[in-house]
Amino acid sequence: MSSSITVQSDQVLERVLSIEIVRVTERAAVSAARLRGHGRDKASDQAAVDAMRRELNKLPIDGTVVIGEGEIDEAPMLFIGEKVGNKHGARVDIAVDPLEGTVLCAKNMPGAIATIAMADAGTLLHAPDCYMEKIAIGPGYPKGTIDLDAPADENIMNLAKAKGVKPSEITAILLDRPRHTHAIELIRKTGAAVSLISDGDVAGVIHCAEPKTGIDIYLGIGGAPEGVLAAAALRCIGGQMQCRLVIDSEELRERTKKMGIKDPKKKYEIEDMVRGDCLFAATGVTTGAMLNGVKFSKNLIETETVVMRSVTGTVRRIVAEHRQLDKFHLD
Ligand code: VTB
Repeated sequence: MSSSITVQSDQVLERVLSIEIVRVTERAAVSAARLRGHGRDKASDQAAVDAMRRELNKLPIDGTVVIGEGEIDEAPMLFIGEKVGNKHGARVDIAVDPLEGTVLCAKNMPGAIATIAMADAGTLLHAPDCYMEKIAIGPGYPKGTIDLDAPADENIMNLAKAKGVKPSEITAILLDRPRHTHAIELIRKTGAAVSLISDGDVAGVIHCAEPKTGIDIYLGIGGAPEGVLAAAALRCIGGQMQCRLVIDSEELRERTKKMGIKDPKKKYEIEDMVRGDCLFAATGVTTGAMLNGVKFSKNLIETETVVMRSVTGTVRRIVAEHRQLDKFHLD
């Protein structure tokens, strides 16, 4: 062989997939964006699901959806356990949220995205569709700077110390929910700023690792599926995150057990939720702090996608101009 570069075939596939998955989120985002501001959250979600499934099935993978639209009886498509891909390729676990922020899209508010994570089979946490306690910060802090079990104010103080700033120079992001009233009070007492979001905590967590957002820490309870997706992103770009499932009923306890989770009270670190290398991608549906939304103009659709790869820590931002509009099923 004359070439001095030897790349294993599975690595080639993984590198190719890191571009291929962009198409998956692009198509889902465009389909959802057609219904932006129409007040029809279910319809926009369905449009994103259909498009994402269609594109996933074209990929050279033998994939299993482990985080999806719910269980088979409640979700006809992209349900947990559904097989996707053309079967001629690597066995992978897939986590999807075809439209993260359905209400944001329905109301045409900032921050709706189409998102996916992919990893070797058996390496993503199979989390039920329940709530999850979460805490996250960006990269560059000593391990142990945050602790899910410490009160919110203590976490702010420790983070401020690690960052070398006053607590008043810290900004925390939380979902705007009554369940966070106490945590918000504690955070504000330290002097820190609180940034409240109505939905979309995958992006909320990722903001902690994006200095331009000015967000330092994510705290609170959000969806478990969104927690695994956010963990995949942080696995690529660095940061710390701790999570715990909120199992608050016997029915959920049973379901969790069936999904193979032995200890429902386990405090998960990123490496427990995403046990190997992964890919993460998100395309903006409506414009937000992380991504521009889909732009429609005459004979042209523009999308912005961020795609991350944990093997190398590469983050690509892909602004695409789509001209073959028939590919987007313009019916
Ligand atoms: C979050 C957020 C989602 O659900 O996970 C949240 O990221 C949690 O559930 O966009 P509640 O809305 O019940 O608080 C969403 O807001 C919607 O899926």
